[in-house]
Amino acid sequence: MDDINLSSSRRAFLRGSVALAGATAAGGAAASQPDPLITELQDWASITGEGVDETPYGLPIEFESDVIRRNVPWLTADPISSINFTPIHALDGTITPQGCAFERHHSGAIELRKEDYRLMINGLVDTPLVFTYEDIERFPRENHVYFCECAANTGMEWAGAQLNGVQFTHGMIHNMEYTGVPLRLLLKEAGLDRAGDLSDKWVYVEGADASSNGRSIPMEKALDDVIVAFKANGEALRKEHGYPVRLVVPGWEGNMWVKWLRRIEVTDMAVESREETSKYTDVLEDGTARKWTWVMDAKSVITSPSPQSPIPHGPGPLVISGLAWSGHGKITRVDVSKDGGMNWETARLGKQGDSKALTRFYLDTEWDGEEMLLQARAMDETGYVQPTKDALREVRGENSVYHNNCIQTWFVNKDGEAENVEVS
Ligand SMILES: Nc1nc2c(c(=O)[nH]1)N[C@H]1C(S)=C(S)[C@@H](COP(=O)(O)O)O[C@H]1N2
Ligand SMILES: [Mo]
Repeated sequence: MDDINLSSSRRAFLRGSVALAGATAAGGAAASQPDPLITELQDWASITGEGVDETPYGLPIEFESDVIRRNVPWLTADPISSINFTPIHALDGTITPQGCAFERHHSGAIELRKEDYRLMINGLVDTPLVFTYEDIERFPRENHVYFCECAANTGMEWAGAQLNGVQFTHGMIHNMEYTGVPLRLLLKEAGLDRAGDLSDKWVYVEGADASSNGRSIPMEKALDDVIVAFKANGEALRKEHGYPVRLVVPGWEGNMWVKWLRRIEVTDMAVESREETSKYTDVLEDGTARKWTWVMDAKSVITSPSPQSPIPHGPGPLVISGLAWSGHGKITRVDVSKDGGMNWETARLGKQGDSKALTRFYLDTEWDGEEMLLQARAMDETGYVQPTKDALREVRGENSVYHNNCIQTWFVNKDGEAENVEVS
């Protein structure tokens, strides 16, 4: 290895780790005993591997077969109208591969060919239009990375620590690079003169599946950053994420990201559909409900260590890592506490956060081998600070399901095993 690019402190660290005879350090163990993996010829070096014709479309290697979506069978009566969870404890960086990105369906994932795809724009437009898939591809397109979080993410945790794994407490989220056409361009193609003053107009968006999952979106948002997307992470959307076309509504709750997008109606009022009245509203302590709670507030969680990702080593260098996001814009800072929120250290952001996208954070620290109460706390560019669970319950009560963005606590024991707990 060419060490010209190593900083002097990193070089000193590597020298130091070699000097520690027999001891383990993050730089690797000193070679005190012969290791057959080093000294003996291995199969993989003495026979040839698979040819390039074996795997036309690659899947993860078999050793990673536990990095999969999982569901919680008791959560819903039927897997057709259900949810599974992204294995965020096992991923790094920020992009979620489509193959393990959570799915949420109200009437199952449908199979819709591009040839059979139609998108209608009607209502208060100058010319109602129907687009084919190929028509949509002829508009100028953009690429943006955005997170999609179901408003019910962390919804089982309101009354107390419930599910023992970050996949289950926080895995109703994914983050992809979308390619698509700004909705604004399609609406302008249909013409908005007939709608008159746009400030009080809405669009009603629905999908081609049996549930239709209709939602009302204020025109201001529709004309801002909403995308009619047909690619994710460079390839076609997977069936379960809305192939061939879905709506991307940056920063807003996942329910509005209509899959298998079929129709957009320009209206002069909200439709008040099932998905925005009986569901996706927040019942408060006094029995009234918050509604139009579209934006996903800033949130963060430590993905490792966590219950499904225990610390695999003893005291010494430890990388604490997690994810932060905000529907209001960029994440500006993430703090980590090892003592349940009494003392905080500022984490390092993997890279400067994209707006309305996942941001990876790391705290490169020393573990003394003692118990920890790990927490992360996100801040976004509006100055908003992620609240504690008690602070959130204070204003929302415990009847809510949606929009739980509170600080999560993991108890880590001396063996490095982690558990979902609450501190107050
Ligand atoms: N047509 C349609 N769109 C839909 C849904 C649906 O059931 N049907 N589920 C919604 C919900 S509740 C969420 S959280 C997101 C989930 O998107 P995903 O399945 O790609 O993760 O899609 C939304 N769009
Ligand atoms: Mo959702």
